[in-house]
Amino acid sequence: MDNCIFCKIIKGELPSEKFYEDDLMIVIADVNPRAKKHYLAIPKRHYKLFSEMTDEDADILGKCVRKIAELAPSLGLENGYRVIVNQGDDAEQTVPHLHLHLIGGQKLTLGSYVTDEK
Ligand code: DGP
Repeated sequence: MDNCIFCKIIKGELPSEKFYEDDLMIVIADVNPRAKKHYLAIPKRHYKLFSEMTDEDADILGKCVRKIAELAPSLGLENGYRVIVNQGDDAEQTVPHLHLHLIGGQKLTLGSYVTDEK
């Protein structure tokens, strides 16, 4: 997708702090971290919403989630982490390319989206 920031990062046209890459996804640091550890796991295929997913996208996302679980200890998320997927306007999704926020490295209060403490 030509104007998509995450597609450009995936293609190497924009810089990122990359922690993992395979043929299906990348894991990068969020540029605006909301906790001590805040990553974005980004499937390489461009789509915005769960409602747009094909069967193949669903298979890929399942594989990505399993890979995230495998990577978690090496990302400093061994004590647990929160996964957030913003979908659409009410969730304030700002980048229209599906991505999973992986947030942790500290205690996260239950009632809040994430804590502001770092
Ligand atoms: P969302 O609101 O769910 O669409 O979150 C988008 C996230 O992407 C937000 O936390 C900030 C992050 N972000 C936006 N642009 C860039 C970028 O160019 N590089 C990186 N690493 N993160 C970005």
